[in-house]
Formats: sequence, structure tokens, C-alpha cells
Amino acid sequence: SEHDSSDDIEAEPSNANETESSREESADGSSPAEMTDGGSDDETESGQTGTSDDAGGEVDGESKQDQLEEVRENPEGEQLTSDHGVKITDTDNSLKASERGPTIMEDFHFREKMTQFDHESIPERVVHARGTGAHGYYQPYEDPDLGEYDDISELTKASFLQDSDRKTPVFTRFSTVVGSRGSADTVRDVRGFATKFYTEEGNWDLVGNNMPVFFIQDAMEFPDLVHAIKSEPDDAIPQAASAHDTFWDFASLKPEITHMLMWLLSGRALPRSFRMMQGFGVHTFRFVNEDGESVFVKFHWEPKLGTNQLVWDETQKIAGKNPDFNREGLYEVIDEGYEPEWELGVQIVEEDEADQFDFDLLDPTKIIPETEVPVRPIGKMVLNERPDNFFAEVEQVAFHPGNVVPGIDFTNDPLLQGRLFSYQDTQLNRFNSANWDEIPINRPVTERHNNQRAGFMRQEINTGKASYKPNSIGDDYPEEVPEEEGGYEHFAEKIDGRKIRNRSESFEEHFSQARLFWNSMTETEKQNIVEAAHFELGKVDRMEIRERTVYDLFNNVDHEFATRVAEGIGVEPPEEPGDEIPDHDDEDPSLSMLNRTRDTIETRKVAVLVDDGYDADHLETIQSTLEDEGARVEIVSKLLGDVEAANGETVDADESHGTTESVLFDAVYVPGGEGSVDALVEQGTAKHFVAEMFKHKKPIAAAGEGTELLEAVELPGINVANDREGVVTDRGVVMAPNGADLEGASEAFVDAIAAHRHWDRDPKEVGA
Ligand code: HDD
Repeated sequence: SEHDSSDDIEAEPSNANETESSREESADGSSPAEMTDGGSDDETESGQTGTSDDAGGEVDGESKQDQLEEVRENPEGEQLTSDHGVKITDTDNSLKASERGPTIMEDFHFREKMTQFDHESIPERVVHARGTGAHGYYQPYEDPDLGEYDDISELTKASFLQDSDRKTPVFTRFSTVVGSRGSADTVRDVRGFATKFYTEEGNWDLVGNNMPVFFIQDAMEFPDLVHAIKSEPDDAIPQAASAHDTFWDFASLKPEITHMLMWLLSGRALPRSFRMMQGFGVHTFRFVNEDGESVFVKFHWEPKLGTNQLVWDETQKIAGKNPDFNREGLYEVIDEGYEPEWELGVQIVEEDEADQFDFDLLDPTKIIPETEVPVRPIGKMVLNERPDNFFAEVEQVAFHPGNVVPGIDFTNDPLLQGRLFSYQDTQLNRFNSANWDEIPINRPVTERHNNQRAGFMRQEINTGKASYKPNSIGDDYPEEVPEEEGGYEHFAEKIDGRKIRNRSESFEEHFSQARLFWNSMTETEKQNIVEAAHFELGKVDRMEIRERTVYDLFNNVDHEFATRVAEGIGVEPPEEPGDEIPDHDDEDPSLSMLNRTRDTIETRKVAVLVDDGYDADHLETIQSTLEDEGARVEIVSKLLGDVEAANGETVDADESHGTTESVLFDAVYVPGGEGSVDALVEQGTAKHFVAEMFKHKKPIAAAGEGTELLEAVELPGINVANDREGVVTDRGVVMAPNGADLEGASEAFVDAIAAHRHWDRDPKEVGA
């Protein structure tokens, strides 16, 4: 895109105050320039979002990193002390009355160590318990294409969204929703995508998900939804899964959930990585400009690496092989110098245009189709620094959709309105104090002055006598700020009506957009959705719940869809389409994930299977091609240690058959070399590695004798004719027999990896 400029990552001066241990890691890693597509220079190595005054892109206000630096503690080279600063002689033995006698109460070191330990855990988040986060910055684009608007200031006065020279520090936390803190990353679930912008006007929290709609329409239903979807109350089973009776019971009785179910059953619920998923603010918000005029806005995050998914069988295996797959993936790439990036886009609707849609903009179960209102990119977010301490930063970060800054305001979406209460309340539960905003990760970079001075764990020492307003003793400070000078003024929306406990009629239609979603899927995606429904409903014991879901929900989306689901779960297929089936066959290509893959292999992980006797030329060629394109290559061999090439060179295996698995890679390459391939053909694990890559639709490449391994695996439908000449590519399998153009094969492999998954392999012939 025009915004993919080479100055993407502006130079940041290295921070002189770096704590040694934490900063060294990124400096030691491979140069970030190697991982990004050209453009950047070695100045990116610092990866700091610290204050920058000589480089384009100044960081807002006091840098968040500078602020955090003040509270960082580093034990390296230091002496052991108690919490109260007393040096400690021995931290292994408690104080006893004689060598074999009882422990003595006066042992303050024992008491303190034990008390700290006993109080280490805080309540996990009631939803979104499992996650990870990273620091970075937000930077507006220079001249965003805003359609009929010349300038973003016509839309919003939020200044951090306007000045392309300014970088606003951010902290983003990604999460799963349903599972507890210790559950697996790759379960079928919505992903949280929450960003705290530390702006010069205070904190703005954009607390979104990777799906643009929600399950319910009114916050009042949230406790019911969460009770239904989390593990069941009598036995706390299942963990981190929606595939059980209580969720589908609830769902089948709530037709407004149908649109969200479509997303949940699709590949959106199985993201390949956090850096390859979209994010959405979900609700319609308001932008407000200097003149007090407002437009409606929906927020979109668009990943630079494209939106990519895992396949179901793969996710389940990863959950065992590496339950931290997505969390670890984020830190791995940041450590290696790659900086995950998203574009922030907005859909703008004028107040007087809001009625033109056949749905209500306040209904969070609806999108504004991109076919109706384009998404306009306005800036980018870059994540470039992992936290130093998971508890202090990721666990203690506390989001609240009610945290807004001038220029951004709420709408009457009843789901959003309820969230404005729930998040403050939940933080009180998690932190046991209203002072959670004083914790370093939550503190704004702006100054704070008000008359809140007490409460558990107050950190600030607020001076002065007057802690009330009005006061004369303190000259009536802190003073209120008029709107013109930056005070937050709520949008003066006109409200006229009666109190009523009801749902608006405009929220009543539930199937049109679910149908739009279904119609917009490729056949592959439709099949994946059907199979997901077979699993989810197949895990539901009660037949009446399966039936209700098929008849009352799915049959009102699409008759064929309902029939295909019914056939897999022992439900009698419905004879006729449902009564409420929408009268349209609209499509929106932007909804299909397969249209959102991008032509890049940056940060993809490729395994090279070798044994003694491999062809060093093959390895070198593929390694340099892939690494030039920003991919990561790992040598996988039967055992760890040196592996010797036919020409006597050696390479150190990164992983062994015991430490890794095909599901943890994006693609596999098998170099030639008789000795190596003869050995691989005898190794069940090597064959399984390739077969499973095939089953999961991932790219496979083999050079020279390497194709013999593919032959031994008998990849279904693939003709591995070793006697053919030249490079052959068949459904993501690249074969370069001896004598074929190696460079050409490498390029073909790059293309196959960029395509992500090769869905055209016969789904019935699953290989492994
Ligand atoms: Fe929520 C956490 C996103 C509806 C109540 N929510 C939470 C997080 C995300 C979302 C990303 C994790 C934040 C973090 O990383 O710490 N929630 C959403 C989205 C919603 C939504 C996109 C619909 C558009 N949530 C929603 C409703 C309610 C809540 C309707 C209650 C009325 N959400 C919470 C919560 C959590 C939370 C209980 C749990 C932990 C926390 O807030 O900090 O308050």
C-alpha cells in the first residue's frame, strides 16, 4: 500500500538508561533490518519507543518507556535484601531453635518471603484471562485518504490521530476469551485485541476483538453469555471450549447470536498468530471535532502480514505440543527484531446518513459492510518491545472502554453502555483498590491532579491542605479546564424519550448479515464452517439443542448450510428453508479470510529436514532466499547437535524430532543428498512431519534426492515423478529434481509460503 513506506520504523535513539539485562536481548538479536522488507536501517536496533527528538516521529508527552524506566528494578550485581532493605545472610534456611529444633517466629525473613508468596496471585480476568502483550507506538499517516474529508481534523479533534510526526506510546494485550489463565492458545475462540494509547490528552483504551460483531446486543446478557460459554458450573468442564451443552443451549435460544456464530465457526477463531489477525472496536463510536460536530466511526486494525488461520486439526495438536504457541510467537519475532504492525482504519458515517442502513448502527451484532462504507486507513501501530515482567505489565494492565480522550466519544449501543460500568468494576475486583490506575503500566503519561488522595495502596503523595472543591485555601486548584482548552466535554446528543426496559425494533433482524457472511465465503471456508459445526454440536449431548440450533438459527441463514450441518450431527435435515430466511444473496469479499492473505512470508517459520550427508548447496540456497524474504529457517534433525553435509560442512540442528513437530512450522523443505534422504526415508517421524504438513495444507519443497522422501510419504494426489525435469509445483508442493533450477525452485517455494495454505488439496485425502 502507499503507506508501506520504507521509513516505517523511524530511527529511535538508543536509550542510555536501559536496564542492562532486559535491553541487551534485543540489541543482541539479529538486526531488525534483516527481518523487515528492506527500507529500515540499523538504527531500528534499539527497538525503543523512548523519547525521540532527532528522528521523525516524536513520542507524545513523557515517553511511557521513560516513565516505566523509573520503576524498573534489576538484580544483576546487587545484594539480596528484605522488602524493607535489610541485607540478608541466608535465604535457604529458616531460623530454628537449635539445628533440629522448631522454626522461630521472629524470623522476619521467613515470614516476609512466605507472605509474599502466599499473596502472589490476583484474581484472573473473568473473561480474557489468558493473554500476552507488547509495547509499541501509534503513528498517524501523513495524508490519509479520507474520501470526502480533507483532513482528519474535520472528523476528530483527537490530536494524536492527526500529526504524522508524532508517535504515541501504546501497550497492546491479545487474549483468548473463554479459557483460564493456564489454558492453551490455539483453542476455537474469539481473540481480544486491546490497546492502551498513552496520549498527551490522557489514556484512550480501544478494547476490541478480532471479530467485528458480538454475541449479544445488551450488556445485561453478558453474565448469561459468559456463564453459558465458560466451563460448566457443576464440574468445571470443558476448559477453554464452546463445544458443550450450556453454550449451545444458550445460543440456540438467542437468534441474535447467529451472526457471531458464523465468525466463531470460521477460521477467524483459529488465528495463525496474533500478528496475523484483524482487530475491531466492534461498537459504533463517535468522533467529535473542534466545532463539536460528530460522525459515527467504526475502528479496524489491519495486520501488515495478512489475516491467516491455522487448521482445526493443527490447532488441537499445537495445544498439546506448544500451548503457548501464539503468545510465544509474538515475543519470538520481537526478540528477533521484527516489529509486528497493524494499520488503523476507520469507517465513517455521518449522523444524517445513519438511517440509510437496513440495520441499526447501535446494534453490535452488525457490521457496516465494506461494500457500503470503505475502511479508510489513518495510521499504523507498531509493536516493538516485549514487557520486562509479565505480572507487572501484562497481568496488571487494566483496560476500560470508558477511557476516552477529547475527540472520541461513545454511542448508545447498549452493549457499550454496559461495558462502561463493568470494566471499572472488574478492576476493583482484580486489584482490590480504586488505585489500579496508579500502577505503572496503567498510568497515563500526562500529569494528574484531582482530589482523589486515599484508598488502598495509594502511591502518589498529594500535597496541600485542600482536597475538595471549591476551596479558597488552595486557590481553588486544581482548576477545571474549559472545552476549548482541552477539557473533555461529552457530545451533547439530544435525548428525548421514556424510560423503558425493552429492545429496539431496529435490533430485531438477526439473519441477514449471517447470510451475508455465509455467502461471502469460498467453498473451502464453507466446508470448514460446516466441519466446525459438526465438532461443536457433535459435542452437545442434548439432541433438542442440536435441533434447535439447526432449525431455528442455521436454517434461517441458508438452507444448504443447515442441511450440511444437520447431516453431520444426526439431526434430520430441515425440509424447507427457515421462515425468517433473508431475501438476498449479497456478498462482501472482504469478509473472506482467503482474500486477506498478503503476499509476504515475513516471520513465517520454515523447517529444513536434514540428516548426515545433506546437500549443503541446497541448504544454503534455500536459507538465503527465505531469510532475504524475512522468513525464519530452523534446521530439524533426528537428534540435536552437529549434522554433517556431504561436502564435510556441518550445521547445528535447532530442533530434534523429540523437541518439535510439523504443526509448529509454516512450511518444510527437504534438501537433497543421498545419505541424508536415505536416513530420512527410514525415520517415521520425518515422514510423519511431511505427511502432516501436507494434511494441514502447508507448503512443502524438496530438492534433488529430497523428492524421494515425498515419494516415500505418498502424498495423496501428488505425482512425485523423480524422472521429470525442471521445477514442478503442484498444489503447494515444489519439487526440484537434480539438475533443476534451484533458484527458481526457491522462488516457487516463497510463493507457495506466501499463499499460506493450499486448500485445493483434496480434503478427503488427508495424508497422515
Ligand atoms: Fe469485555 C475484558 C473485549 C463485551 C466485560 N473485554 C475484555 C478484554 C477484551 C474485551 C479485549 C480483555 C482486556 C485485557 O486484555 O485486559 N468485551 C470486549 C469486546 C466486547 C466486550 C470487543 C464487545 C464488543 N465485555 C463486554 C461486555 C462486558 C464485558 C458486554 C460486560 C458488560 N470484558 C469485560 C470484563 C473484562 C473484559 C469482565 C474482564 C477483565 C477485564 O474486563 O479487565 O470487565
